[in-house]
Amino acid sequence: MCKTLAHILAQNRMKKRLMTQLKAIIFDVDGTLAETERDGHRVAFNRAFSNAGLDWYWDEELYAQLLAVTGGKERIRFYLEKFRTDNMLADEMDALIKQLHQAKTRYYTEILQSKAIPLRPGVERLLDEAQQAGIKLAIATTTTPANVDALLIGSLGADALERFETIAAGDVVPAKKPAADIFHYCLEKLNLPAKACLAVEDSVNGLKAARGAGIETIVTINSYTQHEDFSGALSVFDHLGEPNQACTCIAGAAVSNSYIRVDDLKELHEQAYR
Ligand code: XBP
Ligand code: MG
Repeated sequence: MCKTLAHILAQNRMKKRLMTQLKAIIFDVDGTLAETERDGHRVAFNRAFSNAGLDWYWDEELYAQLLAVTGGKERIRFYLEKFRTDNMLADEMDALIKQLHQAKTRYYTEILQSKAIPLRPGVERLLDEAQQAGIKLAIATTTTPANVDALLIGSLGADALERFETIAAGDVVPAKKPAADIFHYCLEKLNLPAKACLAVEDSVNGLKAARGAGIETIVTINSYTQHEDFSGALSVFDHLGEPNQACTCIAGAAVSNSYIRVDDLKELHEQAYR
């Protein structure tokens, strides 16, 4: 091969490598950063219902079905349409949903402020490691911004929000996960191509949303999502793990450490583009 051609090929390989280098990790919130659904959101919804004088109650089993719909307001509407026969005008229903959801957000943030829900294993460690490695942090979630603030500040301290390059949350986009909108929005704010990012999700709705935006994704399951179909994920783990708490790879590419480190994420991400 002539020298110039070899040089051009090497340059192209280098360019490709630079374009696909991991520059940001985009974290989902509910179920991924913390197990917030069963003892957080669900409890807050029920408190809002009972304080409004309603006899609605979402037990764990029913809530598992309702989780198919992302977003609290959307979830209440789904419950009204699918599980109840109340006769309500459209305007009345809209107003009720809005009122219940505002109360629910208040109760939910109170639960988080009481520090009842810890971050999942490995989350804080990985956030620290990523920042030390110069990798940007971002959030892409369907939950209300006040909920994200309460979780992050409550778990990581007053300056937690500044650690994230962008926090994309809630109604900032019209369509919630599994639509890819929130990830497109996040990429735009990060000013990065999908190939430079990796998403961390816990649910099939989150995985579909990230993949819909062309972002490679790893999944850490939880009790509500463990039976979902995660095809399309780079890897599926039980959690991120800690030095004294090994994680298990359930599907896809495994990592060389007993817990997931930033270098493992870089390796997984690079493998996807090889
Ligand atoms: C999970 C959700 C959220 C919460 C409810 O979001 O579906 O909607 O259950 O939050 P993700 P709101 O996994 O994307 O973080 O009531 O504030 O909508
Ligand atoms: Mg989630």
